Amino acid sequence: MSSKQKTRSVTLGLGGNIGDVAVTMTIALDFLHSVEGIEICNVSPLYKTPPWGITSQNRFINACVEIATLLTPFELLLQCQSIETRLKRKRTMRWGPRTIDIDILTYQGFVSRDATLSVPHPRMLERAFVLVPLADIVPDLIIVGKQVSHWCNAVDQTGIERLNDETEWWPAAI
Ligand code: GSY
Repeated sequence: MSSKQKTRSVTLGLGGNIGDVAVTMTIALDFLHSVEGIEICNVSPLYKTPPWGITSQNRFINACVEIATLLTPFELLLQCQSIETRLKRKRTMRWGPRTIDIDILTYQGFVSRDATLSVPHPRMLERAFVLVPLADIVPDLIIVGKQVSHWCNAVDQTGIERLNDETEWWPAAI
């Protein structure tokens, strides 16, 4: 990506609870990294997190990633969905188990409540599994008037466990 081009800073949330999620997430980042117009800037550690929504399912692994992109929000959404599909994500049960979810959390300068893309992610400020890894990489980012670190301190973090031995889970992480 040429440094002269105008990139946007975007944060993504990754989560899954089927299969070897750390491996799946590593592949997802490799796919993202290979897309023309996407550069991976910052990657959080992995966290094991209690399931939200349907609580009678396996715990999830979650992480957040900061990217710089030349893609529009909807182009980026299509890329994320294509990667989910390649990684065997099935859209069977809402809030059910999945190999991987790649959510656009924030997209610099863009707010949308479109049915296909709602940004900032509408439920992210209630979810410790998003805010804890997000605060690792962009604590000062302002969302709805307050810093990510503020929102993170305001949520219940019970059961969130950092996987310390996996902090360099994406080999190309900076
Ligand atoms: O929205 C992401 C999918 N998801 C998750 C998740 O990523 N982590 C946790 N802990 N619970 C979840 N419930 C759903 S649905």
